[in-house]
Amino acid sequence: MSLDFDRIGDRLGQLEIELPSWGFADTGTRFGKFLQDGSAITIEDKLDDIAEVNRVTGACPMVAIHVLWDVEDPGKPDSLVEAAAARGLRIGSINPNVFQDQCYKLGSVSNEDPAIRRRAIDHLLDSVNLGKATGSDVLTLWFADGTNYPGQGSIRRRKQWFQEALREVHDAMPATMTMLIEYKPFEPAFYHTDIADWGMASAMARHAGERARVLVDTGHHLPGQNIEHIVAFLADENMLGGFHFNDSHYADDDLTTGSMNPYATFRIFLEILQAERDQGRLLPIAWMVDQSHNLKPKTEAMIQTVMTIQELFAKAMLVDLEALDEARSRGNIIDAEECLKSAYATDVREALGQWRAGRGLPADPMAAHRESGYQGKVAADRIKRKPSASSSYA
Ligand code: AFD
Ligand code: MN
Ligand code: MN
Repeated sequence: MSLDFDRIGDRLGQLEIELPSWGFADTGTRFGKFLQDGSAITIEDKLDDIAEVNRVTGACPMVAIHVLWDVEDPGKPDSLVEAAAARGLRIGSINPNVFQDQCYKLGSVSNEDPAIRRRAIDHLLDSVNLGKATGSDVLTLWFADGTNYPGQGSIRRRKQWFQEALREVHDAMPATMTMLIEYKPFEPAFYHTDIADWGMASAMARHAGERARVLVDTGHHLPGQNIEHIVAFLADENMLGGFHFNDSHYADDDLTTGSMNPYATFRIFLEILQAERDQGRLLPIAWMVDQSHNLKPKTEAMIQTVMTIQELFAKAMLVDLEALDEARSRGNIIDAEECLKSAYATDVREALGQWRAGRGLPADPMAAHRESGYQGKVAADRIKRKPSASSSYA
């Protein structure tokens, strides 16, 4: 397989991968939180870590922020933009939080209590204003709303409350902002989730307005689901707004992208590339990571993630789309499949390293990060500011 890396490199250079602030702080599962000495504490720490990933990869200038976790008061954004710019970063998507306050126990915008529905909508409107202040053009909406037992809630009434809320928030957005509606089949709700799949998210987007689209979180599917089919369908409907990339083995495991099913991620990228060829444009989608690293060192996990996304995207670009179409026209399944398999089997790591070096970047971002001593330095500072993981043996 000849590596036409000029074409691949140009396209890779346009691939800006937005990193989540929450991927650098201590996280856990419902069974407990494992502290890491070097994990980020403040938003400044998170920006430092993302700047480090961007330094060694050159691919991550955007930061997804989680309102309430990153901004004291969404109504009065502090110097977030300046803090990001000082590190060569921009604020990307705004992620409201209507899932952790006690009042949302029985739902946020779908709560039976109109006062709670209003409180949730007001937070979403504050988040729109925060986005205006930070110059963000993406509002990412994920709702934990759902029920745990049959009979607990009226599914149709909740749907209508969602539609009213999303329309109000959509119409409050500036013309430059897009609303991305994220679906998830279950968790934390275990009987029904109000926005459970791509079809419901598409319907909600249509009700909300012209600038609403669907966000595909790759971990938000029931086992065995064909995600690239959903991606292709949404792209063809002009309803694909973007991704939260991660990987999963069972459910919303938030594992690092490509760690479990790299061939599935490769096939998602291939559907995007075919849609871009057929539509004659780069799809206007947000390429975002949404992972939480309970065991892997967080900054290393994100560098590994970016390198993996670049590798799988480069492999997908190696697929000869003309040969693929020709094999399909002949009904030759094996020839068509081999177009994918031979590209996927190609080792692109050396070519990627040369491409990075040609752009003044480290050929091996992970090695460059480890050689820099960055993690040891920040851990020494952060341990002083929080309970330390290593002291857990004390
Ligand atoms: C959780 C949710 C969803 C959301 C993310 C950030 O499952 O993926 O996008 O938190 O709020 O992972
Ligand atoms: Mn997500
Ligand atoms: Mn998730």
